[in-house]
Amino acid sequence: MTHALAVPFRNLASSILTAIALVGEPHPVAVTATLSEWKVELSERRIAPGVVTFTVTNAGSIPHALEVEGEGIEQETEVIQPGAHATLTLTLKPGTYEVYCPVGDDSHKKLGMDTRLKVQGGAEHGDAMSSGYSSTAMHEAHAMEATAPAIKVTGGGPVIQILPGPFPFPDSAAPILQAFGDEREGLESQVKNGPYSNNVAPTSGTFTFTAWDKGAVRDSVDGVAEFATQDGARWKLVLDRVQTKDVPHHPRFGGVIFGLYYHGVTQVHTPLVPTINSAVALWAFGHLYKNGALVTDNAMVHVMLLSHTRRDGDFAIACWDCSKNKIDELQLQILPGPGEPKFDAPGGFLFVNWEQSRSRKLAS
Ligand SMILES: [Cu+2]
Repeated sequence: MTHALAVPFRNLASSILTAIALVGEPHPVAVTATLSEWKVELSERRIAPGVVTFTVTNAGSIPHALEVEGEGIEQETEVIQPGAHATLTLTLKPGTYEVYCPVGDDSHKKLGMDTRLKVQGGAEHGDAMSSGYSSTAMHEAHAMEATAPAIKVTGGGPVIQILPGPFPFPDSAAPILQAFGDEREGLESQVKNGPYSNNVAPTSGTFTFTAWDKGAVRDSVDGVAEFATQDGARWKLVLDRVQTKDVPHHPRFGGVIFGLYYHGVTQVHTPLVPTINSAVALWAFGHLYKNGALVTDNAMVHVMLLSHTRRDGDFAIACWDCSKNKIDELQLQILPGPGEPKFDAPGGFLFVNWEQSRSRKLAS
């Protein structure tokens, strides 16, 4: 009788011992990663060393992927379509790892899809961290690592005003536009008559600015453009402050971004601009004057110093993929502020290029 009772009791005792042993030993860690425009959110910010499985969900509206880099490791998932999942299992030793989206020659990373994971003994679990606007300290740390947080750009060469007209590569842009959801309709109207056209007029003017890239906050701009338009009007723009409000396909992360590969095929910003690399891209508000009179204090300004898109002579757009060209084209686009009337200019906007411009990185 006593024997029959003792056997199950012994089994129970040994399974309790097994359970205790498991708690004390390293065990596979599970980390959930959520990708979206433009952040990487991890379920854990610190984990124990050993085997870790990342379960990655693309909760965004364009394709993304996840890469883990550090301590000699550089591993990534395949590209994950919107709504799809992937897993990545790695053995991580103690250290700090960068976890980011590698899509688009690091453009997604520069737009904020970048966070860190600490691997160490005595991990704290359930300590979620987002790479979005909430982790500005990390992005500021990144900016500090960069060789130079400021750039000074001076417009030069032929100055042209770009007038409304058809986009020269509608067939290349069409499949990219499909992915733009709600924004698609507004953009499609620009295919036939938009700001990125071959319809240009020679003009004259000057534009010099300085831009500071300090992360998700504290970016800054300073500069003045003065130019004439085709109708003889004299315009002056004084840059005031950065714009930081993102919309899914039009991130403005911090307002100033250095070294961004975007437009065209990238699904980052409108494809009604060729695929380009930019030394600096910025979104800002400015004070706009026409013939000395204030037009608005809220002009919406987009500036980029980009890889050359237009050929000499007639200044037609010469390439759909212009990303490998020399970065010397300075583009200034000015739109009315939210709710304000269109400008008294063709198409209601101002768009001026300085075709042979130069830039200099500043130490501070
Ligand atoms: Cu991405």
